[in-house]
Amino acid sequence: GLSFSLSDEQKSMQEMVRKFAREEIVPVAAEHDLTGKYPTDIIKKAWELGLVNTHIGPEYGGMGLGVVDSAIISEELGWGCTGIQTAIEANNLAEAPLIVAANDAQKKKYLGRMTEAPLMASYGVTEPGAGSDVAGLRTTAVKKGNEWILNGQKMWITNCGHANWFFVLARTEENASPGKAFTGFIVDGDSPGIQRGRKEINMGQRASDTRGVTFEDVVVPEENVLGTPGQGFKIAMNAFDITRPLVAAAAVGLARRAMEEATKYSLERKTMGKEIFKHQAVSFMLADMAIGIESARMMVYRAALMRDQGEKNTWHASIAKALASEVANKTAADALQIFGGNGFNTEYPVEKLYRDARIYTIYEGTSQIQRLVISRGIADMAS
Ligand code: CO8
Ligand code: FAD
Repeated sequence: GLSFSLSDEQKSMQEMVRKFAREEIVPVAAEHDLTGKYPTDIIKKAWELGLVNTHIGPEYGGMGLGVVDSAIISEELGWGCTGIQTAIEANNLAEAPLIVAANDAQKKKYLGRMTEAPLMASYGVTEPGAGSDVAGLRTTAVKKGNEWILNGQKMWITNCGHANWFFVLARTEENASPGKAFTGFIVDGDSPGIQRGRKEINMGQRASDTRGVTFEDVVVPEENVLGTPGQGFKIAMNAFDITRPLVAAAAVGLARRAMEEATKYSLERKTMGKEIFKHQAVSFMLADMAIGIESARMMVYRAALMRDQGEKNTWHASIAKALASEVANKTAADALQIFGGNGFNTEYPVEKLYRDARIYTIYEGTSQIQRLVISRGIADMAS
């Protein structure tokens, strides 16, 4: 039945990740933001604690956690720093197509190695000319004998500079409908013909590594095709059913951090003879933050639990992603307002939260694309 409490195991895991975020991430987050240095040491520590690659099953050396468990971890890591959290989460995203479609040999080889060493992987779908419109992507794979020849360009690929392997979505049928025109491939990072671009200098989440990558006559063996040829679009979409709730969870973590920082500040800063918290215009901003955070977290858990229970959660995942992204942006903006001039300054934590929040309405499907999915669902329910 319906329950709003976490199990004892979930509570102790939450406590452990919260401590990790507080002690290991928060002290170095500003430095990684300033320099853009990739957080290799923190990822290694997180990996040792089992906080990376959370849903790889025990048969491949992992913990086999569900989406709810992973969401609890994502929120806490996101509370610490969503730049560092995104680097960690991008592994889950790269692995999700394999979780849903890989055969046993592929899982052993590519998921197994992620549990043996702190490796990174990337999910390569977006291209310079096609982000929201996945069906418009131009990278091709052509079959020659027992191999596929991959050509094209991907853009905005998280972890790209560090990826041991890539999930790549490529067009394999020129004139078929999206559901049949694309194939998903696992591509080894050291394959000849792969050229990785420079690290992009982004507005926020600057610890995360985002690059373009070019594939020129890259040879991919038949054994690295995911599922059957033509199924790729659905595999790539199905992966989002797992990861959109997790991205939303990290946005909730960011919002919670912003609310906590703003609350602390508002209880100390005084104007007109009292703490600014005691001006209702300020405390109501904090109340609105709590309304947003609690609602978004409920939606995250709902979408995550549906997936764990084997129900189709695409619609709920889009609602969670859209809601949490917008709550994160509003909360970070209001937290900055509560800090006044100090909010605009890099000595205080909220300007980073504000910049970091901005990506949430863009990656893993923009807020417009979530509304496309949600509105189509409404139409389906009405018909
Ligand atoms: N599961 C299974 N099948 C699906 C799903 C799904 N969830 N969704 C659609 N399909 C199927 C459809 O049923 C259809 O099948 P058929 O042809 O048999 O009827 C087929 O796929 C085509 O579907 P549509 O007709 O809906 O296709 P559209 O071209 O209309 O496109 C979308 C649909 C929703 C617009 C799609 O293109 C989309 O989701 N776009 C957004 C892309 C996106 O989200 N990109 C994110 C890239 S990754 C990223 O940003 C990572 C960021 C940070 C990484 C780290 C984490 C923190
Ligand atoms: P466009 O699709 O060109 O959209 C431009 C604008 O038009 C947006 O506001 C959009 O909402 C709107 N729009 C487009 N189509 C419609 C429509 N049909 N209806 C209404 N509005 C519409 N991708 C990966 O594959 N892997 C990654 O690891 C990855 N990581 C990323 C990390 C970062 C930091 C960034 C910035 C991006 C990342 N992406 C990744 C890509 C990301 O998913 C895309 O940027 C995103 O999906 C939007 O695509 P686009 O940039 O091409 O914008």
